[in-house]
Amino acid sequence: MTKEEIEQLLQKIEDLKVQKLQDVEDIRVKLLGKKGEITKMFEEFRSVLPEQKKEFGQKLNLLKTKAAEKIEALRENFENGQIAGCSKFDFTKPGDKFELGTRHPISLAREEILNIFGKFGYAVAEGPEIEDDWHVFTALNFPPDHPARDMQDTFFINPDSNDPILLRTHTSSVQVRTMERMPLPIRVVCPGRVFRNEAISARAHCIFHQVEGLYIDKHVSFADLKQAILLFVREMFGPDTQIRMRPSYFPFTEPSTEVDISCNICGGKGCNICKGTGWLEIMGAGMVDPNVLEASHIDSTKYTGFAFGMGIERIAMLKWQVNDLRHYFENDVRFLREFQSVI
Ligand code: 2NM
Repeated sequence: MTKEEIEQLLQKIEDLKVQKLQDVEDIRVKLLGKKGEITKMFEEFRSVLPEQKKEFGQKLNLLKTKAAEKIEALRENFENGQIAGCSKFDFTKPGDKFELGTRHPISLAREEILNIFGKFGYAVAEGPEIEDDWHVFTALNFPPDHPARDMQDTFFINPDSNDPILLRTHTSSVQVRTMERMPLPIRVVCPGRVFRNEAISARAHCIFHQVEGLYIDKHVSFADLKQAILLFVREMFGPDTQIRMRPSYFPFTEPSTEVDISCNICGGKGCNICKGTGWLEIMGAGMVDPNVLEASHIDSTKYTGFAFGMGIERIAMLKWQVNDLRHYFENDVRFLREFQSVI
């Protein structure tokens, strides 16, 4: 052991750099462990000549103190995460998973419906939820005393006014706006929220979602309506789906029909979903009443059209066998997660 060796080691210690915490411990063992370099020097110190003992002793003590300080400093750096690329955090550990949200089933059903009609050449139109009497009732051939205009069915924003403002009860109001503005022919689907003053139950809600469709051109017939609906339901519910039409009444269509599909659970044999009938009601439809065309300045002697309307919640209930409409509004994550795989 020479003085130079001690000084060289001291210099080496001062310049030490490490990559990871384990390196600090390795250095400690290498320098100060039982067989460490410094420990060995202390052993050699016994054979140092007596007249050199003072000088060597001071140098060795300094070396040992500096080494211990350096090791402590390196360790602290790790614990504070101060060395670039190094920290007390283990970046090789798998990260915390963060949960992906899921699309709401009503959004999924809405998108699927619009995509199907998109393939048939229908454009999408949206319009205001707050409407006037004209677009929701009058232009749609509702007589002035029609019960739907009653406060019991419709949410009025200004109940005492002669110029009523209200929450739309169907998206047909958007179709009126389309007829008023767009050139013919018209082929459009209108999705959106609608509002009805109803008691909330497993089958009804005061806010729900609709898609209504409208096709106006020369020579549009009831046969075209039937075919459009048949193609739609087979895309939506499967290629074996059958349809059935029952006569019905709406102010805006004549003739009007209620459309049923064969039960997609029992294949039409009868089960508790279809209440043993083999059929499920899915939408209303009909030929647009000439009065409705004329109200939007469309010549009803030249043009005809069909229209249909469906509740998205109902379509989604039938598609995914959900037995209570309220699930769609409660946003219970256990319900919403069921649709993770549908995305
Ligand atoms: C339905 C059923 C039947 C419909 C009619 C119109 C319009 F604006 F053309 F007159 N839009 N939607 C319609 C027809 C809606 O929903 C059950």
